[in-house]
Amino acid sequence: MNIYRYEENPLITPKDVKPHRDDFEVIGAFNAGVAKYEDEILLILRVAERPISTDPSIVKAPIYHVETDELEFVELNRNDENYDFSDPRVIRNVHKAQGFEYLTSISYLRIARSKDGRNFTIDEKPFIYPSTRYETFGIEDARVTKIEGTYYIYYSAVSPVGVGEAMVSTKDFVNVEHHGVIFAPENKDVLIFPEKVNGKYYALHRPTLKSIGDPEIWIAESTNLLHWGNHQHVVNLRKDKWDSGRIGGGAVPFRTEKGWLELYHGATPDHRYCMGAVLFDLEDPTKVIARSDAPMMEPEADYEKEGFFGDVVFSCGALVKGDRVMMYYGVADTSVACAELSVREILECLSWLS
Ligand code: MAN
Repeated sequence: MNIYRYEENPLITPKDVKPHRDDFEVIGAFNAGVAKYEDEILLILRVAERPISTDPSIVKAPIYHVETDELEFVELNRNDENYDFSDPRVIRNVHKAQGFEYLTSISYLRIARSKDGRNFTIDEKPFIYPSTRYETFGIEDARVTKIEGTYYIYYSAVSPVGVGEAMVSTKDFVNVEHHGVIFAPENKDVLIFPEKVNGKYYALHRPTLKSIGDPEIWIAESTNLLHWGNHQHVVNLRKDKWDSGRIGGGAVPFRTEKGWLELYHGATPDHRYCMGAVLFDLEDPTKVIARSDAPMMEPEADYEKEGFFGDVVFSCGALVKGDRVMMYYGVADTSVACAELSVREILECLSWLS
């Protein structure tokens, strides 16, 4: 498959983004949702920031405080044996069997704008900032689906009670309506289809299971985009393959003549994230009809292999123009890049399920 990575990659890096306060540093500008608004391409960036620490033995975990509408910091000592700091993204409590206690940064959403899809100007101020008790550890990995003039923006809402999916909507990227949590924890990687099929909205989602089962892709339906039901399990992990550890939806699914094409991410148990494709039936999106055996795209460029959390390509949105897919993707949990692929070539490399 021909993958054309833009010469300008990475298009946006943390140093292009001004921290939203003077005592913070930006460590990531990545995993962006994509929208076309008027004559511009908007990236809804996940910006991750952390308090600048002057003492290398102290880690400051930022937490949004709902009552005061301010950030507070929990200070932890790297030598504290109760905590495990080995994963740069999270701080684990060694006495807990699973999960994390704190994040090392707080994420919010900020808009980057472009006329040509390659050169972006980043807004001065955050666009969506944590504001509820379900967002106290931050908001991450936005996706955008435009339906009849309204942009639905949904993202991971992270707090001590779990990671769920919250949604807002806007018509102009200025006035925003909040709709609350649409998928309860633990759930991530929600992707709402851009049109109704047989009178219903569909959304892919990815529950993360704790007792039995794996992090795999499900589909749900709705009549109002807020209440989702009739959940069905649709895409599974594949043992010993590139998508054996975890999978989740990536870009918003788009219509092709052969089916709804979804560019999804798959990772190995040791967290190497690649992109692949899965095709859903046009008339019945609960039916998977084809899937890529090999990854469509793997971390190969230096900016994909090295960074805050290396070996990650992770798309949250793409633009499609005829046969061309402009896939925006986060690299190494650090920056944003773009690659162009051909719809025809993606479809040709899929294995059809009988
Ligand atoms: C995982 C990663 C991180 C993210 C946390 C919380 O550890 O996806 O990037 O911050 O989950 O969502």
